[in-house]
Amino acid sequence: MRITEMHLTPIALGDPPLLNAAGLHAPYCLRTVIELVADNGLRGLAEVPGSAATNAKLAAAREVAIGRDPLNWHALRGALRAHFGTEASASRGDKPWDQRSLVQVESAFDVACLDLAGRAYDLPVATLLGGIVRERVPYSAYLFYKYEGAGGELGFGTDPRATGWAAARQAAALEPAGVVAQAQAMVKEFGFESIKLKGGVFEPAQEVAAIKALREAFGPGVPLRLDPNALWTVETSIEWGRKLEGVLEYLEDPARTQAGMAAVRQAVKLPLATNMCTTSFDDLPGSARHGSEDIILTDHHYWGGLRASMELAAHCRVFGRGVSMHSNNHAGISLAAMTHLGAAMPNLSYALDTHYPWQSEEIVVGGRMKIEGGCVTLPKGPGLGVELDRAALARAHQAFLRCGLTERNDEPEMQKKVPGWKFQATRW
Ligand code: GKR
Ligand code: MG
Repeated sequence: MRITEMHLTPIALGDPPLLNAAGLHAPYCLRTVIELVADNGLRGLAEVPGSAATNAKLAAAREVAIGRDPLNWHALRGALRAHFGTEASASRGDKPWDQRSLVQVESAFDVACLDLAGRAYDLPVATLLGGIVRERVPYSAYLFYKYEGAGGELGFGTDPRATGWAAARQAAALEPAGVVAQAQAMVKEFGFESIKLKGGVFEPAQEVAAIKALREAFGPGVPLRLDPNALWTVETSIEWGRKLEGVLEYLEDPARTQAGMAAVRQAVKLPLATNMCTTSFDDLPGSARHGSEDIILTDHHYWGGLRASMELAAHCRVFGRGVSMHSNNHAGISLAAMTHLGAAMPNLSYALDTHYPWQSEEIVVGGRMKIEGGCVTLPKGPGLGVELDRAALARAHQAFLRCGLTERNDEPEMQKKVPGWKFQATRW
């Protein structure tokens, strides 16, 4: 098999005004859809976060990929690295999400080549990753503080006819009671059995109060997580982390750096998770040396693909780390890829993150994928098990062209609501 064509389609999907440590989500989240076409007519799909920088590198990778065998991943990845060089782990930056591009390029090719291989041999991607250990992959509810509004064409407006989760999705949630109402609607709709709150938005007392309100509402049987995206100092993390002992399943990235996380971990009896201090293979020796976290959150978009995430899972097994999954806004191709990874990872120890409930559009055939009982069932069919809905893809591409966004930047969005607001790497 040889790769003969590569197509890139940038898309925009409506996204509500969700608050996080870096500011406010824009009314659209950006993604890029990658299609590889092989000489036997098969097509392989992947999806990555949308940004002009990543799209430029993906376009430049076309000349490296055309003519190569999608079944020889080592050769293709080697050629990509020879062409682009490598990216220092420090290029991740200090925002909640990863700023690197090359890992996303590798991820796009890894996923699309696995999809091609699965279609060629009539096997699910999870089988190619080592075998299916679970058909139903558990996800966690992912709560956000938010302003009123639904995003997309509705901007910050709302649809007065909405009911159930659709109504809760557009409602404001700023106080603990609003967070609990959001959680109740999300859990009712999707059946999630664990809950994460995106923190780093308000001062620790307010976010800890929201967690306590969630505990009160859902009881000790529902695991809770809080993620301040490293906006707390080590001292603040210790002070507030102690108040959350016995309450949280894990505290995610309270503080910055592996040394900072290790200091918190020594002082607080609470598992710590990260998608900020240990985010690449280069960081793993430091993770072992410092003992910076209990759980590493992989994300195939940022660790270089599904196969790389399986390598990370093996490291986690050897070094006694739990493993779970980080997310950003995404559509169905990524949800399918995440679910294949979750289905194939023997030591998956926690429900995975997903932003999926925050979107209402879809670009795959069949529309929105189902989350039932908090789980996504492994899609049927070879490869990733999803096909592109060409009309929906074209609509999402038109939305991309109309919205004028070329990268995610939450700071100017926040400034529209709070003039002069500035991102601070450490705030409390
Ligand atoms: O979507 O606003 C967001 C989150 O803050 C996201 O960008 C983070 O990368 O979900 C992420 C996290 O767990 O840090
Ligand atoms: Mg996080």
